[in-house]
Amino acid sequence: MKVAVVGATGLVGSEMLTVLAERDFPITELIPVASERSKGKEIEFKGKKYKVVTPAEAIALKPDVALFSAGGGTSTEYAPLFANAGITVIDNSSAWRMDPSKKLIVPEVNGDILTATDKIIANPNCSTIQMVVVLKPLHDKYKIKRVVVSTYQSVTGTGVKAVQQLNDERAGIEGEKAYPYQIDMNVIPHIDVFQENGYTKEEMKMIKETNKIMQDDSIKVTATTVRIPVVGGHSESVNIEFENEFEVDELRRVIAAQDGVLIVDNPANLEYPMPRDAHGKDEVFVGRIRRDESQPKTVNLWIVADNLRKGAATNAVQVAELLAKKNLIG
Ligand code: A2P
Ligand code: 11C
Repeated sequence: MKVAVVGATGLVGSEMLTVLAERDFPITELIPVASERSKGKEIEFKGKKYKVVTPAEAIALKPDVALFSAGGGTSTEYAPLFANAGITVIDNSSAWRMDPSKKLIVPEVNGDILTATDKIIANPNCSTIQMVVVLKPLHDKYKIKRVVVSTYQSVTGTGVKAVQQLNDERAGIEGEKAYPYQIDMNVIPHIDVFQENGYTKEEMKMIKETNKIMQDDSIKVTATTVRIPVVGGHSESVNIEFENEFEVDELRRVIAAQDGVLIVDNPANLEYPMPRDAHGKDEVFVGRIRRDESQPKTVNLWIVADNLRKGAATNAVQVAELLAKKNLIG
């Protein structure tokens, strides 16, 4: 299969290359794509060197599938051009996620709805993905009424500039700022832009994307999204109220049975998920599983995942794998 990675020189794009190589995705030819600035630059993939091309050049090379992570503007402009040329696009930006004619896919949750007519497929926001993977089996079993989530998000979610800001601050160097405030030794309760309702765009993504992926608008979600000085992955405190009663041991088994989820929950040995441990891994880690004793039919969970992996690159590659398995590409 001919695979284009649009944004191959970026944080998520390079993680996509790593994941494609690790999972041995059947690639006959890789087409690394970036802006005019990077044209001709060499990218190494599985021991071979490939030259970076522009999006327009990539279309002419007719890949079977293109994984996009080059920002919303690039996706808005180029995804339709790729799709019109018969190339299936899996887009990691927020450009197409809430478009009713486009599917927003997490394979373990709603991969079954993909069909041959889906030419632009949206990859959800990282903090949404790691949460819905866990919500899905719980909703099927106990029916979720309401979710209250607070996030502790890695600076890698912002991109290279933010990682640099954190490193500069730690080294005492005055550099470019990705955030309006110092991030080292700090916590910033603000991710993406503020909306008229007082929530940030990141918070609204978690709400709307969850309803769309779970295909159930009756699930009430409220979110507070927070940036912390960490690089390994995103963490989330998630409080879930169910329609039906549950038993904690059974709920653990329901979570443990979900594909791609690992339970790390042994307080006696001080074992719980942490971004340091999730870094570079494809799984979603769940711990601190305990009944909310303040109200009935409610549980508290702590969910951690590498936002560049399951939150972005891994999920996109898994969508491509699913399309290949269903013979929808290649
Ligand atoms: P380039 O390196 O040439 O700027 P990040 O999210 O880590 O900042 O990376 C963004 C990615 O998107 C980079 O690979 C970047 O390429 C790519 N990109 C940005 N603008 C464009 C564009 N207009 N066309 C193609 N790729 C783009
Ligand atoms: C963050 N979740 O951590 C964001 C990054 O809609 O794909 C991903 C933004 C998006 O800042």
